[in-house]
Amino acid sequence: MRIVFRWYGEKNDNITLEQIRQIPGVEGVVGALFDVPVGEVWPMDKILKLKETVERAGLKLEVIESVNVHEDIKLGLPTRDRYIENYKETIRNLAKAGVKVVCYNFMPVFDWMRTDLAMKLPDGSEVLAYDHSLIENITPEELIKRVKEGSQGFILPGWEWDRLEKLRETFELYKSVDENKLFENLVYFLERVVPVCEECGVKLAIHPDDPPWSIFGLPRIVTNKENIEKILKAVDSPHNGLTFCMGSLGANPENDIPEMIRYFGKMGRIHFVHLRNVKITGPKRFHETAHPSFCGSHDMFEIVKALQDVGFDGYIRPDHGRMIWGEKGRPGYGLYDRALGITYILGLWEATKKMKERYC
Ligand SMILES: [Mn+2]
Repeated sequence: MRIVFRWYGEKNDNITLEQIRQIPGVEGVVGALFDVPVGEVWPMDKILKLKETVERAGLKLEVIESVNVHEDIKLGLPTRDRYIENYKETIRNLAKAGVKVVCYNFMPVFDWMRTDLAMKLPDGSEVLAYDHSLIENITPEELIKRVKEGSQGFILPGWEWDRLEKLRETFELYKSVDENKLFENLVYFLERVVPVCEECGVKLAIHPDDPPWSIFGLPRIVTNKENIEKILKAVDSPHNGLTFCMGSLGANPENDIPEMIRYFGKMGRIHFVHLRNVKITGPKRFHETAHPSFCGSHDMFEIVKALQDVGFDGYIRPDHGRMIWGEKGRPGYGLYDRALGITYILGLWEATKKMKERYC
């Protein structure tokens, strides 16, 4: 297990690399170029500049999150081939800079979705929350407005406002894309990109849909064991792997998280793990919490134990944290609670490792 920490870049994050470096166990950051439009090639000079900045602080840049997939690829439009060529070029450039894992998602229109970016918990901390019944009664435009107002002025990952302005148009195009079609479009993309990943030693790692169900009638296909397996088998290469975001998958109580980790871990297809706890408070209703088991609905010990048992040696990062101690920053991506999450993960890792060594 190698611990990494998501970072948005100088002047784009309230957290510095020097602060990240002081969190015990952290080897590197999960970075991205945020000023390259979706679908364009990530230029080598910008990638190298980011790498240099990160390495100067004593950290590594081996995981990228995310290289976003252009909507035309998800929609299967004729223009997709140009964007797929660009994607391949970006992968080659990242490989040249020493990147090992590229996380991406295949969610139509929206990236992750929440209905409240600053829900107050009884202890005064603030968390991201989701309530499906609220989504059923508002338009996508109203939801975007709400997210924008709660974003503290930060551009949220996957929520580039100019892209979302063309919302009506995009929704219209998705009328002819059901789950089967979206799956076919994903396979079309993977069949072309995975061979390049094999060539240059990059592991592609799809992020599950967050939350793992359809929103606003849009298809979603990375939601459970069955359809993840279908994706991994469709292009059966270790370079076609998974970002196991347990918080995303764990919002649906029907997903057995430790079992899924054992299953996909044994297949050698988990390249990157996101760990966070969620508290499920009703059907399609949840809020995020601090990482420890007693704070949410998941047994984090069993989850880390499953990773330990399959000999997980990939990258892992704490996922969204609470906003605590008066910190102002990008919702979900504050310093303090994610740092607490890391020390908790380290504790569980050490305990499960010693148990395995002593008793197995
Ligand atoms: Mn995640």
